[in-house]
Amino acid sequence: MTFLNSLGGKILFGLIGLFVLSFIIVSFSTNQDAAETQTLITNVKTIQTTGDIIDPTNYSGEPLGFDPDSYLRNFNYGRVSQLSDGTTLREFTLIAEDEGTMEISPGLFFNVWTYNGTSPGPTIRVTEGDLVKVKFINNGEKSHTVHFHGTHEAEMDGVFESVGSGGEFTYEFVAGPAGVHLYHCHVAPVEEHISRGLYGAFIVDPKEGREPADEMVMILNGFDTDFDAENNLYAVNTIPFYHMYKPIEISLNKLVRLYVINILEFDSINNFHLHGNLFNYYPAGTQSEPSSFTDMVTLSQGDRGIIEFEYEYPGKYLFHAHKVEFSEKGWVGTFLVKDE
Ligand SMILES: [Cu+2]
Repeated sequence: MTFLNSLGGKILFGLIGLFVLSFIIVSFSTNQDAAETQTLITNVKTIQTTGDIIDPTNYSGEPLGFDPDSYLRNFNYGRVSQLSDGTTLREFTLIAEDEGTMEISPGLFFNVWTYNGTSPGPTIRVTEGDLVKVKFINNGEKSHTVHFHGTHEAEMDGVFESVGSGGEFTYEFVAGPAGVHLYHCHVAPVEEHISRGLYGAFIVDPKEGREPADEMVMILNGFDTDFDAENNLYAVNTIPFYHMYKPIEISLNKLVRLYVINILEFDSINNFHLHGNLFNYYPAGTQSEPSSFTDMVTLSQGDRGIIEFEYEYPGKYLFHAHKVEFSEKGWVGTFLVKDE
Protein backbone atom coordinates (compact mmCIF):
# COMPACT_ATOMS: atom_id res chain seq x y z
CA MET A 1 0.00 0.00 0.00
CA THR A 2 2.75 2.34 1.00
CA PHE A 3 4.57 1.22 -2.15
CA LEU A 4 1.60 2.08 -4.46
CA ASN A 5 1.29 5.44 -2.88
CA SER A 6 4.98 6.10 -3.30
CA LEU A 7 6.46 8.10 -6.18
CA GLY A 8 8.15 4.95 -7.56
CA GLY A 9 4.77 3.20 -7.75
CA LYS A 10 3.22 6.06 -9.72
CA ILE A 11 6.12 6.04 -12.17
CA LEU A 12 5.79 2.24 -12.61
CA PHE A 13 2.03 2.51 -13.28
CA GLY A 14 2.70 5.31 -15.71
CA LEU A 15 5.24 3.19 -17.59
CA ILE A 16 2.89 0.16 -17.75
CA GLY A 17 0.12 2.45 -19.02
CA LEU A 18 2.38 3.89 -21.72
CA PHE A 19 3.48 0.38 -22.78
CA VAL A 20 -0.14 -0.84 -23.14
CA LEU A 21 -1.15 2.31 -25.03
CA SER A 22 1.74 2.08 -27.46
CA PHE A 23 1.00 -1.65 -28.00
CA ILE A 24 -2.59 -0.73 -28.97
CA ILE A 25 -1.36 2.02 -31.32
CA VAL A 26 1.18 -0.30 -32.94
CA SER A 27 -1.41 -3.09 -33.40
CA PHE A 28 -3.94 -0.67 -34.86
CA SER A 29 -1.49 0.92 -37.25
CA THR A 30 -0.24 -2.51 -38.35
CA ASN A 31 -3.84 -3.48 -39.23
CA GLN A 32 -4.20 -0.18 -41.08
CA ASP A 33 -1.06 -0.99 -43.08
CA ALA A 34 -2.43 -4.43 -43.94
CA ALA A 35 -5.74 -2.96 -45.10
CA GLU A 36 -3.97 -0.34 -47.23
CA THR A 37 -1.66 -2.97 -48.74
CA GLN A 38 -4.67 -5.10 -49.69
CA THR A 39 -6.39 -2.14 -51.36
CA LEU A 40 -3.22 -1.29 -53.26
CA ILE A 41 -2.83 -4.85 -54.61
CA THR A 42 -6.48 -4.88 -55.78
CA ASN A 43 -5.99 -1.57 -57.55
CA VAL A 44 -2.83 -2.77 -59.27
CA LYS A 45 -4.68 -5.84 -60.57
CA THR A 46 -7.43 -3.65 -61.99
CA ILE A 47 -4.95 -1.35 -63.71
CA GLN A 48 -3.09 -4.30 -65.24
CA THR A 49 -6.17 -5.89 -66.84
CA THR A 50 -8.57 -3.10 -67.83
CA GLY A 51 -8.18 -2.09 -71.46
CA ASP A 52 -5.62 -4.74 -72.26
CA ILE A 53 -7.79 -7.83 -72.54
CA ILE A 54 -11.41 -8.90 -72.77
CA ASP A 55 -13.09 -8.69 -69.41
CA PRO A 56 -14.31 -12.28 -69.09
CA THR A 57 -17.46 -11.12 -67.28
CA ASN A 58 -18.56 -8.51 -69.86
CA TYR A 59 -17.72 -9.77 -73.36
CA SER A 60 -20.85 -11.00 -75.14
CA GLY A 61 -19.18 -12.34 -78.27
CA GLU A 62 -19.83 -9.44 -80.67
CA PRO A 63 -17.84 -9.64 -83.94
CA LEU A 64 -14.28 -8.26 -83.74
CA GLY A 65 -11.55 -7.67 -86.31
CA PHE A 66 -10.91 -11.38 -86.79
CA ASP A 67 -13.33 -14.32 -86.79
CA PRO A 68 -11.77 -17.32 -85.01
CA ASP A 69 -14.74 -19.53 -86.00
CA SER A 70 -14.25 -19.12 -89.74
CA TYR A 71 -10.47 -19.46 -89.36
CA LEU A 72 -10.46 -22.63 -87.24
CA ARG A 73 -11.49 -25.20 -89.89
CA ASN A 74 -10.70 -23.18 -93.05
CA PHE A 75 -8.05 -24.76 -95.29
CA ASN A 76 -6.89 -23.02 -98.46
CA TYR A 77 -5.85 -25.60 -101.07
CA GLY A 78 -5.02 -23.01 -103.74
CA ARG A 79 -5.83 -22.92 -107.46
CA VAL A 80 -5.22 -26.51 -108.56
CA SER A 81 -4.03 -27.72 -111.97
CA GLN A 82 -2.05 -30.69 -113.36
CA LEU A 83 1.31 -30.43 -115.11
CA SER A 84 2.00 -32.66 -118.15
CA ASP A 85 4.10 -35.01 -115.99
CA GLY A 86 1.16 -35.52 -113.62
CA THR A 87 2.46 -33.23 -110.88
CA THR A 88 -0.21 -31.21 -109.08
CA LEU A 89 0.40 -27.46 -109.23
CA ARG A 90 -1.10 -25.37 -106.41
CA GLU A 91 -1.03 -21.59 -106.80
CA PHE A 92 -1.64 -19.09 -104.03
CA THR A 93 -1.55 -15.31 -103.65
CA LEU A 94 -0.45 -13.65 -100.42
CA ILE A 95 -0.79 -9.89 -100.02
CA ALA A 96 0.95 -8.17 -97.11
CA GLU A 97 -0.37 -4.99 -95.50
CA ASP A 98 0.98 -3.10 -92.50
CA GLU A 99 -1.15 0.04 -92.25
CA GLY A 100 -4.45 -1.41 -91.07
CA THR A 101 -6.01 -1.38 -87.63
CA MET A 102 -7.83 -4.36 -86.18
CA GLU A 103 -10.09 -4.63 -83.12
CA ILE A 104 -8.43 -7.58 -81.39
CA SER A 105 -10.36 -7.27 -78.14
CA PRO A 106 -13.49 -5.19 -77.46
CA GLY A 107 -12.45 -1.55 -77.72
CA LEU A 108 -8.79 -2.41 -78.31
CA PHE A 109 -7.66 -1.36 -81.80
CA PHE A 110 -4.14 -2.34 -82.80
CA ASN A 111 -2.02 -1.87 -85.93
CA VAL A 112 -1.91 -5.54 -86.98
CA TRP A 113 0.20 -6.48 -90.03
CA THR A 114 -1.59 -9.01 -92.19
CA TYR A 115 -1.36 -11.50 -95.04
CA ASN A 116 -4.60 -11.30 -97.09
CA GLY A 117 -6.16 -9.03 -94.49
CA THR A 118 -6.00 -11.37 -91.51
CA SER A 119 -3.60 -12.49 -88.82
CA PRO A 120 -2.97 -15.39 -88.89
CA GLY A 121 -2.97 -15.35 -92.69
CA PRO A 122 -4.80 -18.08 -94.60
CA THR A 123 -3.88 -21.68 -93.83
CA ILE A 124 -2.01 -22.97 -96.88
CA ARG A 125 -2.56 -26.68 -97.40
CA VAL A 126 -0.84 -28.85 -99.99
CA THR A 127 0.26 -32.46 -100.45
CA GLU A 128 3.82 -33.71 -100.33
CA GLY A 129 5.33 -33.57 -103.83
CA ASP A 130 3.00 -30.82 -105.13
CA LEU A 131 4.59 -27.92 -106.99
CA VAL A 132 3.67 -24.85 -104.95
CA LYS A 133 3.70 -21.31 -106.37
CA VAL A 134 2.99 -18.44 -104.00
CA LYS A 135 2.71 -15.01 -105.60
CA PHE A 136 3.60 -12.52 -102.91
CA ILE A 137 2.51 -8.88 -103.27
CA ASN A 138 3.73 -6.33 -100.76
CA ASN A 139 1.06 -3.67 -100.35
CA GLY A 140 2.62 -2.50 -97.10
CA GLU A 141 4.76 0.53 -96.42
CA LYS A 142 7.66 -1.54 -95.12
CA SER A 143 9.63 -4.35 -96.75
CA HIS A 144 8.31 -7.88 -96.18
CA THR A 145 8.82 -11.46 -97.33
CA VAL A 146 7.27 -14.89 -96.91
CA HIS A 147 9.59 -17.42 -95.31
CA PHE A 148 8.17 -20.96 -95.53
CA HIS A 149 9.36 -23.71 -93.20
CA GLY A 150 10.05 -26.97 -95.03
CA THR A 151 12.51 -27.95 -97.75
CA HIS A 152 13.18 -25.65 -100.72
CA GLU A 153 15.97 -23.92 -102.64
CA ALA A 154 17.95 -21.13 -100.96
CA GLU A 155 16.52 -18.37 -103.15
CA MET A 156 12.98 -19.43 -102.21
CA ASP A 157 13.67 -19.06 -98.48
CA GLY A 158 12.19 -15.57 -98.14
CA VAL A 159 15.10 -14.20 -96.14
CA PHE A 160 17.62 -12.37 -98.35
CA GLU A 161 15.25 -11.28 -101.15
CA SER A 162 13.46 -8.56 -99.24
CA VAL A 163 10.37 -7.35 -101.14
CA GLY A 164 9.98 -3.58 -100.91
CA SER A 165 6.75 -1.60 -100.71
CA GLY A 166 4.74 -2.22 -103.88
CA GLY A 167 6.99 -5.11 -104.92
CA GLU A 168 6.19 -8.70 -105.86
CA PHE A 169 7.96 -12.04 -105.68
CA THR A 170 6.82 -15.56 -106.57
CA TYR A 171 8.02 -18.36 -104.32
CA GLU A 172 8.16 -21.73 -106.02
CA PHE A 173 9.06 -25.09 -104.47
CA VAL A 174 8.13 -28.74 -104.26
CA ALA A 175 6.21 -29.31 -101.01
CA GLY A 176 7.80 -31.39 -98.30
CA PRO A 177 8.19 -32.99 -95.90
CA ALA A 178 4.69 -33.93 -94.75
CA GLY A 179 3.88 -32.18 -91.49
CA VAL A 180 2.57 -29.04 -89.89
CA HIS A 181 4.79 -26.10 -90.74
CA LEU A 182 4.39 -22.34 -90.83
CA TYR A 183 5.15 -19.31 -92.89
CA HIS A 184 6.07 -15.85 -91.65
CA CYS A 185 7.80 -12.65 -92.68
CA HIS A 186 11.59 -12.72 -92.22
CA VAL A 187 12.52 -9.06 -92.54
CA ALA A 188 14.49 -7.48 -89.67
CA PRO A 189 13.57 -6.78 -86.97
CA VAL A 190 11.94 -10.20 -87.38
CA GLU A 191 10.56 -10.05 -83.84
CA GLU A 192 8.49 -7.02 -84.82
CA HIS A 193 7.38 -8.36 -88.21
CA ILE A 194 6.17 -11.58 -86.57
CA SER A 195 4.64 -10.13 -83.43
CA ARG A 196 2.66 -7.61 -85.49
CA GLY A 197 0.93 -10.51 -87.21
CA LEU A 198 2.73 -11.64 -90.39
CA TYR A 199 2.41 -15.45 -90.08
CA GLY A 200 0.20 -18.38 -90.95
CA ALA A 201 -0.06 -22.16 -90.98
CA PHE A 202 1.46 -24.25 -93.77
CA ILE A 203 0.24 -27.86 -93.79
CA VAL A 204 1.80 -30.51 -96.01
CA ASP A 205 -0.33 -33.65 -96.14
CA PRO A 206 1.36 -37.02 -96.61
CA LYS A 207 0.67 -38.58 -100.03
CA GLU A 208 -1.20 -41.44 -98.39
CA GLY A 209 -3.32 -38.96 -96.38
CA ARG A 210 -4.21 -39.14 -92.72
CA GLU A 211 -7.04 -40.91 -90.92
CA PRO A 212 -10.29 -38.89 -91.28
CA ALA A 213 -10.77 -36.50 -88.36
CA ASP A 214 -12.34 -33.22 -87.31
CA GLU A 215 -9.36 -31.01 -88.14
CA MET A 216 -8.54 -27.54 -86.85
CA VAL A 217 -5.66 -25.07 -86.86
CA MET A 218 -4.68 -23.38 -83.64
CA ILE A 219 -2.04 -20.67 -83.75
CA LEU A 220 -0.87 -19.66 -80.31
CA ASN A 221 -0.21 -15.95 -80.54
CA GLY A 222 -0.26 -12.70 -78.60
CA PHE A 223 0.08 -8.94 -78.95
CA ASP A 224 2.37 -6.42 -77.31
CA THR A 225 -0.01 -3.46 -77.31
CA ASP A 226 2.23 -1.05 -75.37
CA PHE A 227 5.52 -1.80 -77.17
CA ASP A 228 7.55 -2.84 -74.13
CA ALA A 229 8.62 -6.21 -75.61
CA GLU A 230 6.13 -8.05 -73.38
CA ASN A 231 2.79 -9.39 -74.52
CA ASN A 232 -0.31 -7.77 -73.04
CA LEU A 233 -2.70 -10.40 -74.30
CA TYR A 234 -2.50 -13.99 -75.40
CA ALA A 235 -4.78 -16.11 -77.53
CA VAL A 236 -5.42 -19.17 -79.58
CA ASN A 237 -6.17 -17.67 -83.03
CA THR A 238 -5.83 -13.97 -82.19
CA ILE A 239 -8.93 -13.11 -80.11
CA PRO A 240 -8.35 -13.59 -76.37
CA PHE A 241 -10.96 -15.67 -74.49
CA TYR A 242 -12.97 -16.18 -77.71
CA HIS A 243 -13.66 -19.88 -77.25
CA MET A 244 -14.74 -19.31 -73.66
CA TYR A 245 -17.81 -17.63 -75.20
CA LYS A 246 -18.13 -19.77 -78.30
CA PRO A 247 -17.04 -23.28 -77.31
CA ILE A 248 -15.66 -25.42 -80.14
CA GLU A 249 -18.24 -28.13 -80.72
CA ILE A 250 -16.86 -31.62 -81.29
CA SER A 251 -18.44 -35.08 -81.34
CA LEU A 252 -18.16 -37.80 -78.75
CA ASN A 253 -15.86 -40.70 -79.71
CA LYS A 254 -14.75 -38.93 -82.90
CA LEU A 255 -11.11 -38.26 -83.70
CA VAL A 256 -10.05 -34.61 -83.41
CA ARG A 257 -6.79 -33.47 -85.03
CA LEU A 258 -5.29 -30.13 -84.07
CA TYR A 259 -2.49 -28.49 -86.04
CA VAL A 260 -0.94 -26.38 -83.26
CA ILE A 261 1.72 -23.73 -83.94
CA ASN A 262 3.40 -21.49 -81.37
CA ILE A 263 4.23 -18.13 -83.00
CA LEU A 264 4.44 -16.14 -79.77
CA GLU A 265 7.26 -13.59 -79.56
CA PHE A 266 8.78 -12.11 -76.37
CA ASP A 267 8.01 -15.21 -74.25
CA SER A 268 10.44 -18.09 -74.53
CA ILE A 269 7.83 -20.83 -74.12
CA ASN A 270 4.15 -21.48 -74.59
CA ASN A 271 2.13 -24.59 -73.92
CA PHE A 272 -1.07 -26.48 -74.59
CA HIS A 273 -2.97 -28.37 -71.91
CA LEU A 274 -6.14 -30.43 -72.49
CA HIS A 275 -8.67 -31.18 -69.72
CA GLY A 276 -10.39 -34.50 -69.05
CA ASN A 277 -8.37 -36.30 -71.65
CA LEU A 278 -4.93 -37.14 -73.01
CA PHE A 279 -3.67 -36.82 -76.57
CA ASN A 280 -1.13 -38.29 -78.97
CA TYR A 281 1.51 -35.72 -79.87
CA TYR A 282 3.44 -35.70 -83.15
CA PRO A 283 6.23 -33.05 -83.14
CA ALA A 284 6.05 -31.04 -86.41
CA GLY A 285 3.68 -33.79 -87.64
CA THR A 286 6.55 -35.36 -89.54
CA GLN A 287 6.52 -38.89 -88.07
CA SER A 288 3.69 -41.41 -88.20
CA GLU A 289 4.21 -42.53 -84.59
CA PRO A 290 3.46 -40.12 -81.73
CA SER A 291 6.34 -39.05 -79.48
CA SER A 292 4.13 -39.00 -76.40
CA PHE A 293 0.70 -39.65 -74.93
CA THR A 294 0.11 -36.76 -72.60
CA ASP A 295 -2.24 -33.91 -71.63
CA MET A 296 0.36 -31.17 -71.91
CA VAL A 297 2.98 -30.08 -74.39
CA THR A 298 5.44 -27.15 -74.13
CA LEU A 299 6.56 -25.36 -77.29
CA SER A 300 9.30 -22.83 -77.98
CA GLN A 301 8.99 -20.14 -80.68
CA GLY A 302 8.16 -21.63 -84.07
CA ASP A 303 7.56 -25.06 -82.53
CA ARG A 304 4.49 -26.89 -83.72
CA GLY A 305 2.94 -30.30 -83.86
CA ILE A 306 -0.17 -32.42 -84.36
CA ILE A 307 -2.39 -33.24 -81.40
CA GLU A 308 -4.92 -36.11 -81.74
CA PHE A 309 -7.60 -37.16 -79.27
CA GLU A 310 -11.20 -38.23 -78.87
CA TYR A 311 -13.46 -37.72 -75.87
CA GLU A 312 -15.09 -40.59 -73.98
CA TYR A 313 -17.53 -38.43 -72.04
CA PRO A 314 -19.78 -35.56 -73.20
CA GLY A 315 -19.65 -32.08 -71.71
CA LYS A 316 -17.56 -28.94 -71.65
CA TYR A 317 -13.78 -29.15 -71.24
CA LEU A 318 -11.15 -26.44 -70.96
CA PHE A 319 -7.98 -26.26 -73.01
CA HIS A 320 -5.43 -23.60 -72.21
CA ALA A 321 -1.82 -22.58 -71.66
CA HIS A 322 -0.60 -24.20 -68.47
CA LYS A 323 1.55 -21.09 -68.11
CA VAL A 324 -1.16 -19.45 -66.03
CA GLU A 325 -0.20 -15.87 -66.89
CA PHE A 326 -1.04 -16.60 -70.55
CA SER A 327 -4.37 -18.28 -69.80
CA GLU A 328 -5.43 -15.44 -67.50
CA LYS A 329 -4.66 -12.96 -70.30
CA GLY A 330 -6.71 -14.77 -72.91
CA TRP A 331 -5.13 -18.08 -74.02
CA VAL A 332 -7.96 -20.29 -72.79
CA GLY A 333 -10.89 -21.95 -74.55
CA THR A 334 -13.43 -24.76 -74.30
CA PHE A 335 -14.47 -27.82 -76.26
CA LEU A 336 -18.13 -28.78 -76.05
CA VAL A 337 -18.28 -32.56 -76.56
CA LYS A 338 -21.69 -33.53 -77.93
CA ASP A 339 -23.24 -36.98 -77.95
CA GLU A 340 -24.88 -37.00 -81.38
CU1 LIG B 1 7.60 -8.09 -92.63
